[in-house]
Amino acid sequence: MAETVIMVTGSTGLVGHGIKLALEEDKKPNEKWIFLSSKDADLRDREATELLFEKYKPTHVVHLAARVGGLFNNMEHNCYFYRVNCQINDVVLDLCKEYKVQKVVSCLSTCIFPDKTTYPIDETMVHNGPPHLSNYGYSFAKRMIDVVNRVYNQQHGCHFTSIIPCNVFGPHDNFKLKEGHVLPGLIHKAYLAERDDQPFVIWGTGKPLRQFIYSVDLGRLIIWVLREYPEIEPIILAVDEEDEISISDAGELVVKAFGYQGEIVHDISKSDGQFKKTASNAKLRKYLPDFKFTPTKQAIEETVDWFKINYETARK
Ligand code: NAP
Ligand code: GFB
Repeated sequence: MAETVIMVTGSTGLVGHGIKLALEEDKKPNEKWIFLSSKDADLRDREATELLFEKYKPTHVVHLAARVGGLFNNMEHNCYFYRVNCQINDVVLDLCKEYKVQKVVSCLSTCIFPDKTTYPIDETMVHNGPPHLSNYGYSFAKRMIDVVNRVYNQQHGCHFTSIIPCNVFGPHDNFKLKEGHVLPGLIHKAYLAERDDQPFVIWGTGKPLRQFIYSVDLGRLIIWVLREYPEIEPIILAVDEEDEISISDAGELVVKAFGYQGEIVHDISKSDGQFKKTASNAKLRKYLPDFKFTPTKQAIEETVDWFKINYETARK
């Protein structure tokens, strides 16, 4: 059987590690996986990136590489997030066409959907109105991936598709307090609160609602999308709607995982961002009705354990 060469861009981050972990239980003999980081090439540099396509001649690409950040990072750097992600995506996707890559899976995000919308959100709604102002730049850069997928398919017959994950968390996340997402931020703050006997601070009111998917679960689903999902249309990869929790619930689960007994405060001077972005995984459930997500409580406990063990080397 011909060898499948799968190149994963941006593989040294949170989602890339989720794929690596998922692969440990699901390797296929005819698949060769190439995991890239920015050390292999800055994917905004077409010449340097083309050398990687020349070297590896991938038959499939999982395109994760992106400038990614939480609410506060996006609010401060909307232009940067727009430009860098557009540059990366244009280089990678056009080279996938040039090198006749058989299938490409890229990443959107549930935060890019219209801010004014009906719920639950589904895959048909990506372009139905402006995204939340907090991450305007990132959202439009990501929406353009869906446009690029369609025009490359229409004009060149490329099989480019995309996934739309909800909020992801897990080991190897970005735990930097100003840059990262909420769960790694809360885990880092709980660690410091316990170590330095200081209050545990949740930013905002804690009322916003989020769906959180564990990185290894997302890794399992990305491998399935790469191997089996036949459509060009994006597919939402989110936990069930009833597993949506509030930011305060998430804080409680983090505190319990640490066994922290100290004071919990809300800093309401900080923005809440989007109140909710509840996404339906009905399309995924049609394909994989029996997929089991790791319970959020267990996933947070495992991530807290990982963070404690790897505190010295974690991105923080
Ligand atoms: P991450 O941990 O920040 O990893 C991002 C990866 O992209 C890193 O490996 C980074 O390499 C690489 N990268 C960034 N800029 C690059 C450049 N110019 N050239 C080459 N590589 C570059 O992010 P993540 O959370 O794993 O996100 C992976 C994908 O999932 C992204 O497309 C993101 O939009 C999507 N997603 C994430 C979430 C979430 O909640 N985290 C939710 C929905 C969708 P270095 O580390 O070497 O810089
Ligand atoms: O994950 P997050 O930063 O981004 O979550 P979004 C922001 C929500 O968590 C706000 C509250 O309601 C914050 O007030 N929060 C509480 C915290 N404590 C913290 C903390 O320590 N750190 C952070 N970051 N928030 C992002 C998009 O939206 O979703 C990105 O901006 C990305 O583009 C990501 O797509 C998946 O979930 O609001």
